[in-house]
Amino acid sequence: MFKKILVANRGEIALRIQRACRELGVKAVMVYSEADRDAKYVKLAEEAVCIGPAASALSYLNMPAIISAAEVTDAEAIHPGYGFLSENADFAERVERSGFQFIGPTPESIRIMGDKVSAKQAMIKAGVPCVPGSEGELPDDPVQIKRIAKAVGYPVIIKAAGGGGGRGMRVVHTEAALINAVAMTKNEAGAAFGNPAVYLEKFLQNPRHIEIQILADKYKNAVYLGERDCSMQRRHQKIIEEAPALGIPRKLIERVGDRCVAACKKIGYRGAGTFEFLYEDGDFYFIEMNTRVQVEHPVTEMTTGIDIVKTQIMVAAGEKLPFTQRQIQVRGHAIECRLNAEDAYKCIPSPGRITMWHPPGGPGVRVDSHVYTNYFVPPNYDSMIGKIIVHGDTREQALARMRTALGETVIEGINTNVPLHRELMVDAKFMEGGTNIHYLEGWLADHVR
Ligand code: MV4
Repeated sequence: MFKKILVANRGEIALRIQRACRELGVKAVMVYSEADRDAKYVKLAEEAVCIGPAASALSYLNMPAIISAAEVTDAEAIHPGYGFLSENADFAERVERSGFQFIGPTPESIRIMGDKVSAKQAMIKAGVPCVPGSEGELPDDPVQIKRIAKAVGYPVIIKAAGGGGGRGMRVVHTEAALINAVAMTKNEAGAAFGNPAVYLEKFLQNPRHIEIQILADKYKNAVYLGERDCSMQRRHQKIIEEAPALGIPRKLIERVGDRCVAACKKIGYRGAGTFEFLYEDGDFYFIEMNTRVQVEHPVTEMTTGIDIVKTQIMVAAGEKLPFTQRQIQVRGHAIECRLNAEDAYKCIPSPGRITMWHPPGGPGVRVDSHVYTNYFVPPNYDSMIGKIIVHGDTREQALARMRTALGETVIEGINTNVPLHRELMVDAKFMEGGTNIHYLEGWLADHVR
């Protein structure tokens, strides 16, 4: 095991990684920007290094500053968390070239998954079910483009190879609009990602967003830890996640999970990863793979009892996965509500000083947050200030626990989305379960006051 690792992130995930290090007996070096000087995990740390001013580009995205911090503190490995440099293949490469272990997959794996065309090709080859569409990048010839779209059937969606997470996409309903839409998407993709390549898929109108968590070691052992339903989102920002996903046959999840595991073994994937799928009319369609730990990993930790962050560190240190697929059991139901410093309904960021922070507690309640009373939420970063995660024997019990937890939660001084969560936990359709990716946006449109 490592003696010391550097945590190249901020906020609740920096604290989460620090806690995993403590449990493993590993020293954690925290890095921070000038805006995060007073962060709890910085105060709690045995060692912390300032890597630059508030702007992310000068601190949390500053590769030389982060690698220098690892050098001066004698860290052996770097955990990138999520966001920032976590899925940057060049960073992973520079970390390894500088003699540190990157806590994540190889730069090659990150690169393959970062290009959505090569990711999809790798998945098709590995037998993971994908959305029907162009085999690879769209050609330039308009006649061929029209032929592909016609064979797939309208509506279709044009996606940038360099996009992902909702960036660089365009839905096309008719052949008349196709060629112009392809040209516009290519232009935008070239400007935004430095890669004009696009591909085409059948557009699924009302899918759910279901993802499968995997863990893999350096010896081609891999397991899946069940699925998460992340359909409750607005503008590609998830706000509620849960596990397991209601109403999906277990046999189907097992089949898809096995395909994901096979794909990991085939490409030599290591570390934690998430296969994102759209689920519609009883079928799974792969869309993207995330090569990092995700915000919503705690719902899977609660239902499986497996510490995903600790396991990431263990496998990066060269340990074998400490469990087999047969030993993994999904128990009960978990729900996560993301707490954002924003106006509850209009979702406008609301940074500033938290004058009162009273988190909930009780059986089956977990709060992952770095904030405290008198903490100043800086305006420079993502508005998420923490997460409430509950576990229960059934979905009904988890919902009841979340209602109780949200009822106890007091956050004053800034606006938060706690009132929105309180309403959603008693919403008839959400309580019924199985809502699709458009549900929350429709709900918000009906509830603006
Ligand atoms: C799609 C789709 C419908 N059909 N692909 C958006 C984010 C990116 N990961 C892929 N996305 C979508 N891809 C096909 N073929 C609809 C979306 C989509 C979406 C997906 C997951 C979660 C939220 C979403 C919101 C709007 C659109």
